[in-house]
Parts: sequence; C-alpha cells; structure tokens
Amino acid sequence: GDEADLGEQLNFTITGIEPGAGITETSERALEEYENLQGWELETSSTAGMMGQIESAISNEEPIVVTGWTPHFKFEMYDLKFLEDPEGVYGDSEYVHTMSRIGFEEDLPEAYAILDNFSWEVEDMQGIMLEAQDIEFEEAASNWIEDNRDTVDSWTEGVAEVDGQSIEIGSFPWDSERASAQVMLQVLEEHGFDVTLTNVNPSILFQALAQGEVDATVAPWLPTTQGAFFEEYGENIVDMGPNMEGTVIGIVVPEYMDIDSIEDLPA
Ligand code: PBE
Repeated sequence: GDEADLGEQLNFTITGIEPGAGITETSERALEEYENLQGWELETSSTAGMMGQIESAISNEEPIVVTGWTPHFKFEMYDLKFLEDPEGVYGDSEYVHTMSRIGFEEDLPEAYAILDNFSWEVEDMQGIMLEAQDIEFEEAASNWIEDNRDTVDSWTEGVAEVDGQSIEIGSFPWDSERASAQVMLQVLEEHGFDVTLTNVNPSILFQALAQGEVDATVAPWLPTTQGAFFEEYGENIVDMGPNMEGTVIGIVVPEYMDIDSIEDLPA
C-alpha cells in the first residue's frame, strides 16, 4: 500500500521491549528527534513479546517496526535490517563496559583484577548465545571456557586465588548478558569466590551499583544505549572501561519493507 496505508498498517507504532531497557529510553528520544515520528508511539512489553510480534508479522509478510540490537539471534532467524539513523540517536559502534561500586577494588582486589582483565569479542558472546538455543547458558558458558582456556588464563594470570569470599554480580536478563555473566561467574568461582548473580533492568542495575548494593557488572552498553542511566548514577560508579566492542542498537524492519531510513517512516 502507499504511505498512508503503511502508517495505518503500522498503527504509527514502534514495537519495543522492556520499559527499563536502554534501547527503550533511547527510542523515546528518537520519537522526539524525528519530525516524522511526532505522532508515533513506542509500545513496550518484553523482548519475548517483541519477538512474537516479529514472528507473526513476518509469517504474514506484514510491515513491522521494532527496536533491535546485535548481538541477538533474531538476525539469524529472520531477514531484518537496521534503518539508517541520520539524526544519530542510536549512536555508532557501542561498547559493553565493566563497572563496580566505589570501594570494590579495596575490598576485593583479586576480583577487581580479574574483572579489569576481562575482555572478549562479539564472536565469543554470539557463540555462547547460539549454543544456548539448545542447551543451558551454564553449560554453553563452561564449554566456551574449556575451549578458550588461554583467554581465560589471561584474565586470571598472576591473581591470587581466594577461599570462599562472597561477591555479588549484577547483570541483565537479555541473552547477550546471560552469556557474559555466566562466563564471569564461572571464572570467579574457579578462582574461589562464592558468587551471587542478580539479573535486573539497566535502570535498576545502575542504581544498585551507585548505592553499593551490587559489587560489579560486565553488562552495561555505552555510550548510547544506557548513557542516560549512566549520566544519572555514574558519579557513584567506577567505570572500569570496555570489555567488548561492536554492539549495535537501532530501529529494525523486515528486509521486505521498502524503506531504508528512520526518516522514511510515514508521519
Ligand atoms: N538491550 C540488550 C539492552 C542491553 C542489552 C540492547 C536490549 C538495553 O539496555 O537496551
């Protein structure tokens, strides 16, 4: 159908995910920045809800506009494309950071050293996410550790083992972070730590870190995805820098839609 149809078919709605996600906050800003999106709304529900809507739209070859990110298996499952973002709302290449509460380095120096050394590639994370389609994240992560012992040893080399010290790791419920948190949990456990893992939405994790309720995390996506949350709480958080580069967020549509830019979405 023509532009008018497309807007109606889409109900002028971007299908989003959890309300507390960074991409949700960033997409709210996109609705303000893009003239043609002034009459649009962002529907938030859950990642599973968004995936269900992609499934049904694509099986009926209907238009759909969602908030999307890589790494995520949706790009293996469906022919999807990121829309160009001329206003740069979704940023360029993103980094996943390691962060800790103030005082963590003094309290748990061995854990701080291992977390500070943590560094890996998108391919490593994607491999665990893919395997975890068929087996548990715990198993997929321990498989990865066994297959990448030299990389893991580079994180722990020269760091004294400990005897049962407790550490609380915060993370997110998305598959990308379930992969990284499981790897870090198992590496810390191998080193003698008693690890508690808590999954919460980004807006909650940053608060918990700032309030010292969580020791550390390898989950945050910066500078754009969760930049607003970090701005709000960052002065009370130790940003230990990137542990991975190359994540991407944006507006995603099926390949069969003949639009290429966010600016092409009908007002
Ligand atoms: N995500 C996946 C999260 C971070 C990881 C992009 C959905 C977000 O905060 O938006």
